[in-house]
Amino acid sequence: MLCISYFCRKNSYFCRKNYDFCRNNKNKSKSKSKCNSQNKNKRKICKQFSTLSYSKPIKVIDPYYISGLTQADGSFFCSIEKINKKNHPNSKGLTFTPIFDITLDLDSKSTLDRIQSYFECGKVITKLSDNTVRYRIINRKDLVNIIIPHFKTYPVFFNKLHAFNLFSQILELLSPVSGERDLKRILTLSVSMNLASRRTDKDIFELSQILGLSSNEPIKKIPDTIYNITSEFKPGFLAGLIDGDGSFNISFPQNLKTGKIKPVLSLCLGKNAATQFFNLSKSYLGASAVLSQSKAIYILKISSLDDLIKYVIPFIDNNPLLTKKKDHYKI
Ligand SMILES: [Ca+2]
Repeated sequence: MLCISYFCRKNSYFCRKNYDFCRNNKNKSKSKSKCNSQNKNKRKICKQFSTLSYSKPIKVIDPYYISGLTQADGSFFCSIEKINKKNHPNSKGLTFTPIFDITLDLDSKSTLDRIQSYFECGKVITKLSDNTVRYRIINRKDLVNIIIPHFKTYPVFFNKLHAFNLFSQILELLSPVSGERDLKRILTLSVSMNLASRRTDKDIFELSQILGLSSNEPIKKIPDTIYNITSEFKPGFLAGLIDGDGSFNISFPQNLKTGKIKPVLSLCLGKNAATQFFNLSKSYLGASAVLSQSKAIYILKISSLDDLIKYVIPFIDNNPLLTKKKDHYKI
């Protein structure tokens, strides 16, 4: 049994590699057809073997999970750097670099490694100074060809969707075919992506001055007007969200003799998203969930043991967590 499943894994790995090889050779039409037919056969073999040996196929990361994790811990932003016009006579004084990033605690590095191998691009960077690890994609081709299509198919919501929409527009404006770059528009989009950013109006004015824009027409931020969910809220997305912003705790009563020790699942939700995410999550995690608010933070909590057993545990079993939180869950 072990032997077959090992072979199958090997074989499917081979298949995938072979498939990539075909992809890379897309333009060479001769090899393409040959490769495709070869590949089809190999995939057939893989399938036959995997049904024989594995009850579940080789676990690939759920793309909705990546979007859920991005909703919690990812960001789309555009870094703006000032450059010296003397050294770069052709430049307008600013460079714009769109970046996609997911930052997690250092102990969840393997999650980002898996996402990197899923997308087959980007870098995982460890930052020991603040105990974090980040997955970053800066290469514009990868952003355009891999990241944009991913989030169009498996969308994020609310403020993250707002940032994503502006992010895609910036990439379009930066593409070489769009001729003379509309830098005012790119700057406007860049400063509107993350409205909670620390950049002040004064900073934005200074940037527009560098581009030589008229001070009579100041940059106006594009407001975030996404108040509703317009695409499906999938369980994989919720699992990613829990992995990013959720936690499993044991709450101890004040009086240990009379009170009960309770396991609790909590999930932090953004202000705009709170009510709708809360209602949708209840359909997966049980009706006993409550939403509490303290200042700008909204927290979904489930402490009913019945619901934890009936809904939460089966849910997490079917939609596994990948970060260090899976260990907290197991406890
Ligand atoms: Ca988080």
